[in-house]
Amino acid sequence: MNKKVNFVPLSGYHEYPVDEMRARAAGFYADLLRRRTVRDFSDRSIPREIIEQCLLAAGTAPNGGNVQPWRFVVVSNPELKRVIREGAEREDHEFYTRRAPREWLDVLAPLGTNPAKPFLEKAPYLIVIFAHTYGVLPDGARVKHYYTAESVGIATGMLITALHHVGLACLTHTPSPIGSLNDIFGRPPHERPFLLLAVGYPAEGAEVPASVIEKKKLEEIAVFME
Ligand code: IYR
Repeated sequence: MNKKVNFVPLSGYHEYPVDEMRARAAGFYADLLRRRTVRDFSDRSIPREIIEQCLLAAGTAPNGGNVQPWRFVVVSNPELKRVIREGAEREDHEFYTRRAPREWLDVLAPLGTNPAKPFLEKAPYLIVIFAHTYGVLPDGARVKHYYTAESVGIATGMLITALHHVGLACLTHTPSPIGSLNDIFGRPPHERPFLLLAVGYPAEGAEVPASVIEKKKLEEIAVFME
């Protein structure tokens, strides 16, 4: 038998007049279109409470079974950042010189990426996002989690949007293999490193690749079945 669920009235929802919806939709799109992934950061500090608020925003993400299967490890410690940079550069040296197949390197060529990762030390914050592949009860028993990757992906997208909204830039970094991050942070085995975001102000005069400024047209990304 299901336990009885208590429901409360939906509160906090806003409907906007259609004209206002149009303006909001256009304004939000224009704002997100300005976002660029940045690799060239200033080392200017950011108040920690700004990061905290953005993480709280990310934590509102819809997720499977509302188990909220994420953990954000926020690194500003210079020594830890150095360890992360060294690990990432070691891995990416292997990637660029040995592991990556030709066609992958061809896709990366217009982005101008390479094994050097100075931004992992320069950016004031690195946010390492861990996904809980399963839950662990206080008595050590395992609880199954559902749609973990989808849930953590949604939360990460909301975090990137929140950071952009407050005027911060970030770089989405997916170290591979990323397993050593568990050792660095002493995270338990059920927390799987998902992605790392370097966060900060762009450096003065920061540049981004010109070739990837184009986003696909609506017809290329959406189909309407009317
Ligand atoms: N992880 C490597 C390679 C890399 C892979 C993808 I897919 C990118 O969009 C960018 C880089 C690196 O960080 O250089």
